[in-house]
Amino acid sequence: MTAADFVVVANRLPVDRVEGPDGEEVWRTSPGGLVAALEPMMRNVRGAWVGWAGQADVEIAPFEADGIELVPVALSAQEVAEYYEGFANDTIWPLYHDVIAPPQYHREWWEAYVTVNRRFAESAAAAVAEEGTVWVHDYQLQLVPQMLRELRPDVTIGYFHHIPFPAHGLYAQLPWRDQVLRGLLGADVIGFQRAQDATYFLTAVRRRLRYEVKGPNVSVPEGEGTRMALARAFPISIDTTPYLELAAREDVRARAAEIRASLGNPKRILLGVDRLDYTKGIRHRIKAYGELLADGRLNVEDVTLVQVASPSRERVDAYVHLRDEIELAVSRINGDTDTMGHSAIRYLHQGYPREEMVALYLAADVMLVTALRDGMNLVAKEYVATRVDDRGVLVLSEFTGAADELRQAVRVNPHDIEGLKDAIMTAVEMPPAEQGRRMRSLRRRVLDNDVNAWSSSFLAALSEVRGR
Ligand code: GDG
Repeated sequence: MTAADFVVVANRLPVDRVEGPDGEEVWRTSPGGLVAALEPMMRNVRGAWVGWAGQADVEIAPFEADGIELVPVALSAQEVAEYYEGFANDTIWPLYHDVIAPPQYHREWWEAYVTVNRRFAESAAAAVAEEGTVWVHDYQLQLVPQMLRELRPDVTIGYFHHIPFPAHGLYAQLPWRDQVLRGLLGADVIGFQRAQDATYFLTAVRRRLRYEVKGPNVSVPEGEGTRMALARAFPISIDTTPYLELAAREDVRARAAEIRASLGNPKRILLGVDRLDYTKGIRHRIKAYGELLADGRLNVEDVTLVQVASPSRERVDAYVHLRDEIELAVSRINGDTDTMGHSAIRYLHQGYPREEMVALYLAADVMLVTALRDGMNLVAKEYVATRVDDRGVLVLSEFTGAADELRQAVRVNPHDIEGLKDAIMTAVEMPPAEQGRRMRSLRRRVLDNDVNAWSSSFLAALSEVRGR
């Protein structure tokens, strides 16, 4: 393995192990936005990606896929349970999403988090060339920047946080709050989704560590002196190209028409697309919609809500309960309101290929994004990107990062069920001219600020900070 000039470190490698044509196991690149954003650059320089391959208890040697060196980090089944499902997804995830679900604090989970973060840092340290750059991603790896800096002070380190950072009053609950702040401050640039997240982080740094903070700059003590770290917002976006291409494809457009027909050609199709997660406000959305049907403001013959809830974190208790709650609510509403020909909610606990997702976006008159807290919410941006005819309405929670940018959406506070009902009615009844005016502005925003703009601005800030 040759040393890489640019190394991405993320919990997961951008590949999945799947069955090949002859029944053998092969690697398939997973089509995430992050890979799409970084791929061109990783081909131009010597690039490597450090991450877990998604299977416990297997040691896999580094290998190359599509011109990128992939460096698997091995995790035992117990580490998956304690570091990933435990500390990352049952401590940090609920705490950072404003304790929508109660965070669990367990010392052995924290210990596993430290151990696994060190393993990722060591792996990155071994992969990166002299004076190279390492870009660490997300809340599973908050200690990696500092651990890596100790191992390799010559390296430029960036960190991007994909989820919210909580207000200090909540953050202060974390028993290891100071260690996590120090871990993050090992980076030269710490990127957040929203200006508010960066502000909360800087407040925590000032109040807990008492480091000097001026605007977005932190003076981090190092040796005898200090080093500057920059913390600010870099709102992530999508790779718009595949969405535009799919939205223009005849077969995808035909599939959208077929979806409408198979739902009985209702006057309005409402759509929700989420990982089945308690942060996404799926219950609130279903409650509001169910009440609109019960109140007679919507008629089941005229509307259908399609809810794709892709399976997620099925071994974490909070997710098991959530699934039960949602499925009970859906079947109650359907049981109370369906007719032989029309269903109120078409609920799909399944994952779909991207072609089908785009066909759904094209079929939907109204997109419902009602997250209670969400770092960005890429689904909102994907919907907008595919609406090539400038029709359709986005209902968007103000608690998403996307709400900072997508100002022409119908904004909602999902906790306010009456307000949410009114917002759904506004969307369902919006005249075409008004839809067009809003959608044109939303589309300009998303097409001008795509994922390439995001990664370029982050990397530009990184080289600037390192150069000063
Ligand atoms: C985290 C933060 C932040 C979903 N179901 C299927 C499917 N998806 C795709 C969507 C979208 C992605 O998954 C979900 O991204 P989101 O941004 O909506 O949400 P999280 O998964 O929670 O992501 C979030 C993001 O990181 C990036 O920084 O925006 O706030 O929580 O792309 O389309 N894709 C396919 N089939 C499915 O069934 N193909």
